[in-house]
Amino acid sequence: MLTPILIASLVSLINAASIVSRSQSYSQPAVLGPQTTLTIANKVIAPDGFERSATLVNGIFPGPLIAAQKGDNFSIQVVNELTDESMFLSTSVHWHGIFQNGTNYADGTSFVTQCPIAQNHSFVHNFSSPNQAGTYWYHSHYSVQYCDGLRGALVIYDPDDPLAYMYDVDDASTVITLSDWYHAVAPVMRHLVDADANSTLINGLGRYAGGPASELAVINVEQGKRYRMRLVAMSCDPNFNFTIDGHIFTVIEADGQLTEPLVVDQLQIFAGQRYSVVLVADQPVDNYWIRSLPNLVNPSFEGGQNSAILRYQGAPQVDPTTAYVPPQDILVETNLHALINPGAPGIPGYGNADINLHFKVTNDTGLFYINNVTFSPPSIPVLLQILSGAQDPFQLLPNGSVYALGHNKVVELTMEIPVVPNVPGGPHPIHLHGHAFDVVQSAGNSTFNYVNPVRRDVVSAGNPGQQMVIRWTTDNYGPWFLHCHIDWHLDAGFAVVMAESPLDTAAHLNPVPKEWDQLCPTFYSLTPTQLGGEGRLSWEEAASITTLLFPETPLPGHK
Ligand SMILES: [Cu+2]
Repeated sequence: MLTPILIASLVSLINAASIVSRSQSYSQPAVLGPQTTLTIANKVIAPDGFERSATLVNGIFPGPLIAAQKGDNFSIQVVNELTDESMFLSTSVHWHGIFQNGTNYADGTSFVTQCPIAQNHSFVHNFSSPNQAGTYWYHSHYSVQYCDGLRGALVIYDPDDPLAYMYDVDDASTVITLSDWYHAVAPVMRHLVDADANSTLINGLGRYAGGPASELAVINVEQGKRYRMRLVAMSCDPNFNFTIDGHIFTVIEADGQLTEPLVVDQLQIFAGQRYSVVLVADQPVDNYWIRSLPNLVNPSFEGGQNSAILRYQGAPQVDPTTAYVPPQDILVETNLHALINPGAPGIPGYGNADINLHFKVTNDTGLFYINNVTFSPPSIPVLLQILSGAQDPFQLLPNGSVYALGHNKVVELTMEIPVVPNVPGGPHPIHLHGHAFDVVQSAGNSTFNYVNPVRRDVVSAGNPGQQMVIRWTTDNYGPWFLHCHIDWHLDAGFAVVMAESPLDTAAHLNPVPKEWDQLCPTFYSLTPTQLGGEGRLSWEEAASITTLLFPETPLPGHK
């Protein structure tokens, strides 16, 4: 019989072994170009010292950085080699923040713009985005799969960046990813209400309460240099309050849109959001804590949780001893202003847009509703419905979740989180595919700004009693998902589809690749075992647990 001490030392040996192998694999950030292959496969990793099977891109968490130059064409093949039936075995990958103008079919959104890519199949995403530069990311858009690991950063560098004079260094070493991490697989987690993540990972490393002193991420800087740090919140749920001990920083980008420079010492970043901040390494040579505090129950920095290390060249390789100082200049969203062509589209004034939408969010027995409709994925992707001739919003499924919008209209959307009935789980970060929008009213703020609001693609709708108001122009043909970026909430129906000009979509898209047409027949030929995600349950058993992963009606072969 093993003594507790022996077990403890065995555990620490195992942990030490996994930490050594991780430090090797994480010493150089993996970087891919815009024409590349992402292989999606399962692998056991221990990013916080706890071993679990995960769903990874090219075998690492987070997935490799995709780095492009402004104007590059993307050709990204996603190869599905998933095998672990405890998690989902199909996949689709969304390029968060990329407009996909003319290529809606490459947006990667399961049941909205495509069917998922089945096990042992692949799909090539060809797209370009000549006018975009900034910080983006990619993640699974199939059920809650990205919580199991399929997430990575995507940066489009601008050789003519108008704010380039503000920084010296901007490369893979200055991308900082923030994510929540779970010790149970997502297909289990999605059935638990309001379960907290086990740890926060910064650049794929972290520690959990009661866990080993696992390796932490180190951001290396040289005294006197200025760094463009690109923060990416690739979170399934929590938002993070981000600080660096002893340092202030200047926000210059929100979600791929440059902002007027704004100096802060803390920013709250919601799931799906990105910020570029300029950090000046102007402090004494030392180690400083980077802190990313999640809005979970009793978050703490104890033992290096929710933390990473800012290390000046010449400082010893030890954990920092710096103390947390409460911030004085916290980022307020309404103080952020778009730098390029500021101003919301359309006639200023609340309700003066061409199309004025008011969405009221409610929750009943765990499901979220927008104007009394909860989103349940349709069996035929919305784009396929449109290309097949369905154009009337009353024809488009899921019934009541698809909003048909005319072309070149200014839309003003109000999202209201009422006090009664209570809507749990806020604040809710709302993301719109295919666009950036102007935030004319931020949640929790009573003023409107049509002159120079922040422009971005994820915004908080706030907590009960609050609302946010956004504007955009419908200049992008196709169905675009609008949803809460807390993945558990999306899974529970917090979504609608904005279908821009369904009548004219077919005429305005680039030719849809033949391989795209094959995705649905292949997906619907899968057996429940080949779907994975619910162990070996039958379709009916799986569907009785939740209808949300599965389309409304199983096609033949699933009975
Ligand atoms: Cu939400």
